[in-house]
Amino acid sequence: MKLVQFFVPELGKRVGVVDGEKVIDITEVAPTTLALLERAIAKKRGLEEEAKEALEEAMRQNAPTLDFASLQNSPAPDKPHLLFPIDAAEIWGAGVTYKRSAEERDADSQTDIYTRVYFSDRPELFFKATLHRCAPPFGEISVRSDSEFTAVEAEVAVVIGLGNQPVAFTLCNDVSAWDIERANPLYLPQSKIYAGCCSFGPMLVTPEQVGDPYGIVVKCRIVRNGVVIFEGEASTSQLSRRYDELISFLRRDNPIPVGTVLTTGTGIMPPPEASLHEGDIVEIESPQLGKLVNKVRKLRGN
Ligand code: DO4
Ligand code: MG
Repeated sequence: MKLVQFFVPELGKRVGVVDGEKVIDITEVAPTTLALLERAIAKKRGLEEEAKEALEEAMRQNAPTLDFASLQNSPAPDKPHLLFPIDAAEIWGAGVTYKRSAEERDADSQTDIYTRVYFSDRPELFFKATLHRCAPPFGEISVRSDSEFTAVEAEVAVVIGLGNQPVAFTLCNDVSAWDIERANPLYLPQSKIYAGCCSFGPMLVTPEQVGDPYGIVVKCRIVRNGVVIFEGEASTSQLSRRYDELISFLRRDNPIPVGTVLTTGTGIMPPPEASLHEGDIVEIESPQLGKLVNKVRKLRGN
C-alpha cells in the first residue's frame, strides 16, 4: 500500500491511498496516517492490512478519487498539495552506512573517524529534525546563511512502529552543510539541524509493497536554471547495516515515539560543484518509493 497525506482548500488535511495515477481519499475512515498506524499497532497487525481494510471501507462509502498529478504543487493555501506522509514527532538520521560516504568524508576531513564508525558495531545515529524544520514534498529546503557548501543527501528513510522492523519506507533528503561538518566533527548538529534542513515523502510505502528492502534504487538529480547539473544513483544493496539493527540501536534506552522517521544514510556524494544554490530543484526518485521534489532557498541569517 502507498499512503499520502494532502491538503485540499476548504477540506483541509486528507489521507489517500495511491493507486497508479489516482489517489483514493480515505480520510473518512483514517484521519491521519499516524492514526492508521496507531490503530494497526493496537490490533497487532501491519500497516498494510490496516490500510487495506480502511480502503475497502472508504470504497463502500464511495470515497472520492483525485489525480495524483493534481497534488504535485508547492504548498499554498489555495491549491491542493501534498503534505508530509506522516506527522512524525521526531526525525533521526543514521550516518556512514555506505562505504562511499565514509571514504569521501574521511578524505575531505583528513581523518579516519568515519571509516572507524563504518566498521564499528555501534552505528552513527543523530537527531535530525522536528517537523517544523522540514520541508514537505514540493516545499523549500534550505542552505544556511553561513554555509558555502551544502549538499543533498538522498536517502531511504524508515518509519518506526513498536518493533525493530520498519513499518513503512519513504524517501528523505538529509540536507547537510558539509563545509561546517568538515571544519570540525563537533559542528555536526549545526551542519544537520536548521530551518529547512530536511524533506521526506512523497508517500509511505509498506514493506509488502516495497518487496526487497535491500534492493531499493535511489536516484538524485539537481536542476539549475532548467539544466541538470548533477545526477547520482545508489541502491540499498550497498547499505552496510540492517534496518532492524539501526532501529534497535536508536531505541536503546531512548524512547522513540510511534511514527518516528529514521533516515538511513546516503550512498550518493555530490561534488563541490553540485553545492546547492538558491532556486535549484532537487529531485530524489525511486521506482519503489516515488519522487520527492524540493526547491532550494538560501537563508538570510535571522
Ligand atoms: O557523520 C556525518 C553524517 C553522515 C550522514 O548523514 C550520511 O552518511 O548520510
Ligand atoms: Mg545523511
